[in-house]
Amino acid sequence: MENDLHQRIVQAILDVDEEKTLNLTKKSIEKMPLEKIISALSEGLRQMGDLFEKGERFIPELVIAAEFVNKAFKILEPHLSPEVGKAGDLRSVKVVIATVEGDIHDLGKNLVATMLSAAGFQVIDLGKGVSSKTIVSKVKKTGAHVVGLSALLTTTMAHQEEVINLLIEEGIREKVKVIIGGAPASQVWAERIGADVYAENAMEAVRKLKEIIDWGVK
Ligand code: B12
Repeated sequence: MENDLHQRIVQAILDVDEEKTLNLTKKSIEKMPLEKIISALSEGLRQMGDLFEKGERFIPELVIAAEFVNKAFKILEPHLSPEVGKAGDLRSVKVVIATVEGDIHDLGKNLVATMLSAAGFQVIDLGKGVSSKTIVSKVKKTGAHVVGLSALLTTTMAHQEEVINLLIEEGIREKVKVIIGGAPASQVWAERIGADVYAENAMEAVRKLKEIIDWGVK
């Protein structure tokens, strides 16, 4: 059943069929864990990206699909809190999050922001295409405990490193944990640029950031 629904969601996205995708999303809420629905929606977009690379899908189709997948995520939003296990005492942990400069991909970042909020973190979302300077100045101004950096392009992931370097220059690197993500990022990349945490998806970001309490950030 789950596999079937997963496949149908992926296919509906590949067919750029908004109505079907949204209906299947609603139908799936009762039938499978939210994490799996999110992963099916993400997989559909990922496969769209592969087809785009092969010249079998085009930017307008990608834009349309991204927009309705975002709507599907919004359908799931009200159901997220129980799943991520809301913890009341996380409100005092501030997370500044942004998609880095030159990068307009924000679906993944939005999802991470939504899940962190649902889990109880105080999230300050700076949006997409945000310069490293702006990110660091916001971290300073808000006294954020965590900064989350999203990059979807191999050409923009260097800005994740740039932010870390700027935090060092500003003398606040020790005060803030850096979590990175996005399709081209990896554990190896995180270690290379000196990020504290890499998370492959939004659920993992929540799980790993909950450890923040153990780090004594509060
Ligand atoms: C949708 C999409 C678009 C949409 C974006 C809409 C939007 N509002 O976001 C549009 C059509 C606008 C777009 C534009 C472009 N795109 Co595009 N796009 C995609 C696509 C198909 C899906 C991305 C997505 O939304 N996935 C769904 C979300 C939920 O998943 P996610 O982003 O990976 O996020 C999850 C994790 O990565 C992680 N995560 C993400 N961020 C963060 C942050 C933190 C802190 C943490 C912890 C975790 C985390 O958690 C998320 C949730 O689980 C990808 C394909 C792919 N393989 O990723 C290509 C892709 C990223 N795009 C690509 C390209 C080339 C472009 C363009 C340059 C195309 C062009 N010629 O104009 C432009 C770039 C414009 C720019 N300057 O940014 C390439 C990048 C190739 C590369 N090596 O760099 C890809 C890989 C497609 C491909 N295979 O060629 N794109």
